[in-house]
Amino acid sequence: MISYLFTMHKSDTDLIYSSPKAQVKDFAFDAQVVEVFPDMISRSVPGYNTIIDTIGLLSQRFVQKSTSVYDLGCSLGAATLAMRKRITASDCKIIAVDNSSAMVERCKMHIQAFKGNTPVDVIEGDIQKIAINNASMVVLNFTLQFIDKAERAKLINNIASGINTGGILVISEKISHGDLIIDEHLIDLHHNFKRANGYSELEVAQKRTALENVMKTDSVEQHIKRLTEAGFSHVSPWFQCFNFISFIAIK
Ligand code: GEK
Repeated sequence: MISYLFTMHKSDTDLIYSSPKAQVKDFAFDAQVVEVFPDMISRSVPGYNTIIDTIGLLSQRFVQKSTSVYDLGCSLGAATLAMRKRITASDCKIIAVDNSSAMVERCKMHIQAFKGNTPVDVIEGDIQKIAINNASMVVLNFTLQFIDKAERAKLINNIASGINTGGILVISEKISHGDLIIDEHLIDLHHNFKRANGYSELEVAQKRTALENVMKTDSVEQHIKRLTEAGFSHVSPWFQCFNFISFIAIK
C-alpha cells in the first residue's frame, strides 16, 4: 500500500527494547531509532498506513495553487511523500520540519529518492519556533503529543493563524480516555496489537517506561476544544483505532 515507504531488511527491525535494560532511558528520536523507524511506527501505531494514505488523499482535495504545505514533526517524511504524490495544485511547496538531526538527515535522503513535482524543503528546527504562512494544509501526524502540554495551545493557535480560510490541519495523536475503565481497555487492546505484531511483553513494558516522561496524551475533548478555540470552524475525528485518533480541522 505505501510503496513509497522503505523496503524492510532484517537490520531495519525494531529490537531496541528486546533485551532487558538495567535502566530504561527516556525515549529519544536518535540515530538508533532512525534506523528502525518505519518498522517501529507501523508495528506500534494502529492505522498508521491508512492515516498516511489518507493524508495524501486530503492533500489532493485541500491543497490550493500557490500555497504552502507544512509537515510538522516529519520524521522520515512519510506524510510529505504521500502528499507530494497526490498534490495536483501548481506552484506549491512542502515545508517538512523536525528537530531531530538524525531524522532530518535521513528524511532528506528519502525525499531525494522519489520524484515529484512539488518542491520540498526539509528543515531542522523546532516546530514551536517556525512561522506558518499562506498554508492550505498543515500536518501534525503524531507530533503534538511530544510538545509540552502548556505549549500546545500556542502552537495550534500559530498554525491556525497561518492557514488560509478553507485550509486544513490534520492532527493524529495517541489519546487518553477520561473514563478509566475504557482507558484501560483501549491501552490493553493497543498492547495486544503490538504483541500481534511480534513485540514481546518485555518490549511493550520497556517502551511504555521509555515514553512515560516524553509523551503526554490529551483526551478527545481537550483536542476538540483547543482546535475550536484556535479558530477552526469545522473539527472532527475522521479515524480512530483503540487509543489512536486522527482529526481534521478546517478553517
Ligand atoms: C510520520 N509525522 O511518520 N520540533 C520539531 N520536531 C519535533 C518536536 C519539535 N519541538 N518534538 C518532536 N518532534 C511522522 C511521525 S514521530 C511520532 C512523527 C512517533 C519530532 C520528533 O523528532 C519525531 O521525529 C516526530 O516529531 C514524532 O508521519 O514516533 O510516535
